[in-house]
Amino acid sequence: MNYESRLKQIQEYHEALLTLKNEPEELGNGIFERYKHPILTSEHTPLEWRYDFNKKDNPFLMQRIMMNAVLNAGAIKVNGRYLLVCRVEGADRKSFFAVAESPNGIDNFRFWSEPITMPEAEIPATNVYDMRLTQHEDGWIYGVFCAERHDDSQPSDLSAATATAGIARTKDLKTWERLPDLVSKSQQRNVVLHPEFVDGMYAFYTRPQDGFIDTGSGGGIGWALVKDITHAKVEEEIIINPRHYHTIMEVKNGEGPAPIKTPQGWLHLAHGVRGTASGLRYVLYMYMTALDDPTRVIAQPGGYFLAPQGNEYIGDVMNVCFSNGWIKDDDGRVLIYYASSDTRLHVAVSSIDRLVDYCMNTPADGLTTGASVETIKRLINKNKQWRD
Ligand code: M1P
Repeated sequence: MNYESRLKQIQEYHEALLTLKNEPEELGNGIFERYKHPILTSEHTPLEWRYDFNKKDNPFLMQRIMMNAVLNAGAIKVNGRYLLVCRVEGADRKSFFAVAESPNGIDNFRFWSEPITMPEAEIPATNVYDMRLTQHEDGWIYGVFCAERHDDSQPSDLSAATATAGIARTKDLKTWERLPDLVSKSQQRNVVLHPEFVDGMYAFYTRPQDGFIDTGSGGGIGWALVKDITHAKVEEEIIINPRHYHTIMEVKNGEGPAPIKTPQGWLHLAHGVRGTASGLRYVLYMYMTALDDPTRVIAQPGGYFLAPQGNEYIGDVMNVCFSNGWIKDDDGRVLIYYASSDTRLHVAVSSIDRLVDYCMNTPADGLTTGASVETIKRLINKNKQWRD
């Protein structure tokens, strides 16, 4: 194929992908509707990021820079625009942040022309990923993300790494002011800024962990108050959402996006991880906390909210659903952005009313088989009056 016809085909394929109309699944589970097509993949990234379009320099029209995945996006609606700060991963395994914008939050996402240039902290990171966006009541939009560096205390282990929470803030998602990383005794990943001051302080959801991968004694999702966001330090940390034996979060859990405030309480989306014979399984779950005390859990449905399905099982890291972004829309809809198997990004749609109902009225995990059977029997008995 000659250069010109290859170019035409590449451009037409890309445009068709970007303008593909998305549609909800037909029946769903009543809690949310998944949309049929992934909203962003590596193939959605701009052609200018991947091809050198100078015919003389690139006569075969090959990709000069390959993209591997688009995943784990922070999400925000600003001035009517649905914006995702995506984790884009190149073929070189480096993740970077890039904004994709859609007119409706469901399809037609297009990346802005250039990735975000994130200023470095004092010690530059090797890799950054999984930004949580928080529109804080102080007027800034904060991005809190994982900053990963080699663990130089183990020079002979090339895989030894440290995870720290990087913090940056912006007004427009274009220009970012980098603040010092969160100082904490333990490693931290999945750190999220609460949108409101609590007792006049900034509040972080944390995820203390013993090592880069293992949470070990880390207990669950933590909470820490910080006086000065420009020198954020975890002085005291409590666990507000612990892990339990033989649950979907036995091995790890982590806060997803910043929680959404509702009249009934704060809605939280999180991920839970358990071990299986084929590796770790990542699923999403929900819980709610009290408005007057965001550390007090008032409802937590048992089991998972969303787990991999169909093609979602397959990808770079199999059997993973992960979310760090959602948007509460003006009409009460909630757009939930989740990645499958660390490869592509999807959307599922629900509403505040449905999510609150789900949290308040789904039975909690009784933590044993006996308790689960009793819960099912209670529902069967309740249904008898409608059958007889
Ligand atoms: O590979 C699955 C996920 O693993 C990590 O999450 P956690 O810290 O909870 O184990 C993150 O690297 C995340 O990006 C990734 O999707």
